Amino acid sequence: SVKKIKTALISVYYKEGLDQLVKKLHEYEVEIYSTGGTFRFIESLGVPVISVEELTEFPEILGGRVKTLHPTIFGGILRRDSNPNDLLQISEHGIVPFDLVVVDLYPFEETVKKGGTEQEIIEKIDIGGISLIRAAAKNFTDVAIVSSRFQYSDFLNHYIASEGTTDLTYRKSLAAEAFRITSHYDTAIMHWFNGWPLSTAEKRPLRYGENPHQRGWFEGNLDEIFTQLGGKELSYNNLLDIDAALSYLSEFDDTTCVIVKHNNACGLASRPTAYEAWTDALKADPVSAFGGIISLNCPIDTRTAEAISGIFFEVLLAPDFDEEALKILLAKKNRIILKYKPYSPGKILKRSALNGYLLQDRDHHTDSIDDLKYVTNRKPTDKEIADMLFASKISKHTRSNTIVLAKDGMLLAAGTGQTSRVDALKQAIQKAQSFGLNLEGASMASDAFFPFPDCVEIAHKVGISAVIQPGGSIKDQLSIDYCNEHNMAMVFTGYRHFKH
Ligand code: 93A
Repeated sequence: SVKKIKTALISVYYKEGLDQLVKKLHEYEVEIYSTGGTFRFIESLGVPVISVEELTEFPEILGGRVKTLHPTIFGGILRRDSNPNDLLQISEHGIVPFDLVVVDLYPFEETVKKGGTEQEIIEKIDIGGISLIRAAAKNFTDVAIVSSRFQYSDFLNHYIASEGTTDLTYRKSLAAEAFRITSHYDTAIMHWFNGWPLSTAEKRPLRYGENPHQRGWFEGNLDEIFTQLGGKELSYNNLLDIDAALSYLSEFDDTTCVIVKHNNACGLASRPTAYEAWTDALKADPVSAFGGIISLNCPIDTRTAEAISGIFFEVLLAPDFDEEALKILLAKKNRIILKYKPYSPGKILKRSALNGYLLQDRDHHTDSIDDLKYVTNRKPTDKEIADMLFASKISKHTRSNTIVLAKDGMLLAAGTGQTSRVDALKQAIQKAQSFGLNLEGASMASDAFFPFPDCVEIAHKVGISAVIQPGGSIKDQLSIDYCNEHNMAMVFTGYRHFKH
């Protein structure tokens, strides 16, 4: 059943993002009720608001420990609109029925992680807020529950699209999310009391899977990896691309920017500054960068933020943001901004296959100068060696079959996920040329050996001068001979880097 929202009870710890929600509710003439700090925040926006104390005729007591724990509040949430007795009772007691409850809980986990004292941590065990969420979720038939500040944008999308109403299906999905949040919250408290680590892998429902008609979940703990500073809810595909972006960056110590599209890097550059890294990463393929996932391994300054803001992107990940840079980036509401922490990715990779799973070690080998076997008459120059190792790091994280072309610490182009290596190379060359990039003196990395000399032949014709590959084909000598005849340098690493 579709219900118009006429009243809302709002009690949130962090006030960020609340202004948008409150203004929209006000536009739809919703009567707003609120607790102390939230009340003052809403009042400061110039939006009419009534305090819960006025409603309950009872003050907030015990230093805030009891704010909303009152029958007037819980009667207003738990009444059933279809039950005549409930309606009679609430009118007898002058109880206002709430159609929407918005809560953002005390930051318990954050306080533990920040190393708060026992007393600080205990004070961050939310009692009233949790009860508001559980009560509203139980009564999803009549009440919509927004149970964290990260749901504002999703809620607003629904709310605006349905012109100030909510339907039962949506309210039930909000309730499901609410109980996920409360159970996660209580599990964290239980862990703390037992002296266990807080990181409990949680199964988090995603809006959908790879496509809208597929359901999707994430199992793990994203809080360990990043904090979301703004933007819409992360999707299944966003998480895959974030994984790819962080994997690429894990290879580089220098200031580096990677742009990921469909799990592959479409741009990557290592440069002295964030701005240059971004600018040169974009050069490899400004078309694919549209709607991509951008990640840097250094703080984002204002200049870089302004430049990045010039294009449409899905997600931006960085270890830190200057204050002004963050303001610029948060100006567009849909774009997801993540501040990430150092984390160690799982050592075992798992994926489904047939009626079970395949498990394997992560590819932990990064090709280094010590791995190189010089197989051609001409030894590569130092610059070529640097470019080859750079290209090989990229190829390791790119879908097979892949060929990566790089020069001067910059990805020029990659052929990705092709059924033949020759196709991968042709794709890379065609891409680089279409964006006006010069392949003269570029280096080429291949994730696996060349079964025939065709790739080095094609590479030579466009000016590629150095080749890094694992070696190991029975026809290696044909590729080596071709390189020798054309003054190309080639090295073998002995390590294949398939990625399927
Ligand atoms: O200490 S509480 O558990 N007691 C309560 O009765 C109560 N009601 C809401 N904390 C309570 N809340 C929490 O207060 C909410 O979950 C929210 O995090 C916070 C909002 O407080 P204020 O509006 O005063 O900033």
